[in-house]
Amino acid sequence: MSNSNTITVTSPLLPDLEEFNQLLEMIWGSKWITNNGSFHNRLESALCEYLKVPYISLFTNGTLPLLTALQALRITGEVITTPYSFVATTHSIWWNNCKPVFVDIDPVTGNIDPDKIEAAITPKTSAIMPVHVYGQPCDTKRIQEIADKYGLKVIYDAAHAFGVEVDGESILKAGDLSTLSFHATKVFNTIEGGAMVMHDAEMKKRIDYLKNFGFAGETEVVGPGINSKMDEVRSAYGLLNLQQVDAAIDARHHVAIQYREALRGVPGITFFEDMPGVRHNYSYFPIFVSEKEYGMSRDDLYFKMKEKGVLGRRYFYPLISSFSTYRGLPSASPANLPQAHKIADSVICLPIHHGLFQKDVDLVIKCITNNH
Ligand code: T4K
Repeated sequence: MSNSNTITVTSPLLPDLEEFNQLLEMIWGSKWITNNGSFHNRLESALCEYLKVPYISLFTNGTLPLLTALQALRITGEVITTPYSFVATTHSIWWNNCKPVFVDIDPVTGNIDPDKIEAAITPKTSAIMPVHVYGQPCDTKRIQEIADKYGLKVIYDAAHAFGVEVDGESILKAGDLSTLSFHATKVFNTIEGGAMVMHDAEMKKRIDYLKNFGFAGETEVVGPGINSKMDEVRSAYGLLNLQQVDAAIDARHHVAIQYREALRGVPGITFFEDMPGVRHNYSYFPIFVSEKEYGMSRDDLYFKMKEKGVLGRRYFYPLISSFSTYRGLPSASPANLPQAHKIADSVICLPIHHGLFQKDVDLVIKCITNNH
C-alpha cells in the first residue's frame, strides 16, 4: 500500500474502518470520550498481556512519558544518554532542567556503549537514559550493574521497542521505567500515543496522577502534573490494531529477510543481523554505506533512491549532539562520539512495513545492487 509513485520508509497500520466505526458508535453512545474511559482501561490491560509487563500507563505521545519519567523519579543534575536517537530523547532531559551528557555508542548495536558510561559519571549524575535504537536491545544487564554501583536511576527510551523480547522476557522490564511511542510511524500505533511501563502499583498510581495534572481524587493535587491522557477514540483504535500487530511484525520480518539475502555480500553495505535469543520487531531496517567500498557516498545513494521514488530516511542523522541546541555541551564534541558520527554519517533506513508489495521490495534492492 505504498502510494502510487513513492515507497515510504513506513506506512501506518490502520484498523479495519468498519470495525473502528462500530467502536466509535459505542463511544458516541456512552458520551465518555476521555479521562480513564473503558477503552483506555481495556487497552492498558490488553497491552500488559501482549507485552508481558505488570503495569502500563497510556500517554498521548511518546515524548510526554519521557518527561514524566524524569519528574516521577525526581531526576536532577546530569543524565547520561546517547546522541544516536530522535531528538525527543534529549529534549526530555533539557525540559527537566537537567544536563544531557552524551556517551558514544557501540557500533555493533547502535546503542549506548556500556564500556564508556562510567567515565562520564560525575557527582552530579543522577540517571542514565539509554535508547533501544531501532528496537535493538541495549545491554541492560551491564547498564543496571553500573547504575547499581553508582546509585543511578535508569529510564529506557523504548520508543522503538514495542514487543521486543530477550530470552522470552520483555525488554520493557529493564531499568526503573521504560517509555514507548505509539506514533503513526511505529510498529504499533494509536495515531499519536505512547506509554510508560513500570514495575509496581505504587509507581503506576504516581504516574497516573502525574499524567492527569497531579490530581489524586477530585480535590487533591499531589504533584505538578501535566495533561497526557489518552482518549477513548485512540484507545479503541489501539485495541483493534493490537489484534493485527503480530501479522504486521511478521510481514516486516519477511521484508528484512529479503533485504538481508539480497544485500549480504554487496561491498560497502552492512546491516544488523538478528541477535540471539531476541524477538525483534523489525521496526526499522538501517543499512550503513561505506563510501570507499561501495563506490558511492551515503548521500548520493540516498538521493538516487529518492529519484526512483524510494524514500528511505537517514534516521538518525544528524546526531542530536550536532544540533545547535546541544552542540555547545562539552560531551557533544565529535571527538567524544566517533562511533556515533560514523554510524550517523553512513545510515539509510530502508522502507519496511506491513504494506510493501513484492515489487516495492525488489525496487529498493535494485536501487542498491544496481550500482555494482
Ligand atoms: N524517542 C524516540 C527514540 C523516538 O524515535 C521518538 C519518535 C520519540 C521518542 C518521541 O515519540 P513521539 O512523541 O513522536 O510519539 C517520526 C515520528 O514523528 C516520530 O514519532 C519518530 N520518533 C521519528 C523517528 O520519526 P518524522 O518527522 O521522520 O516522520 P514523518 O512525518 O516524516 O513520517 C515518516 C514517513 O512515515 C513518511 O514519509 C510517510 C509515513 N507516514 C507518516 C505519517 C505521519 C505515513 O504514511 N502516514 C503518516 O500519517 O518523525
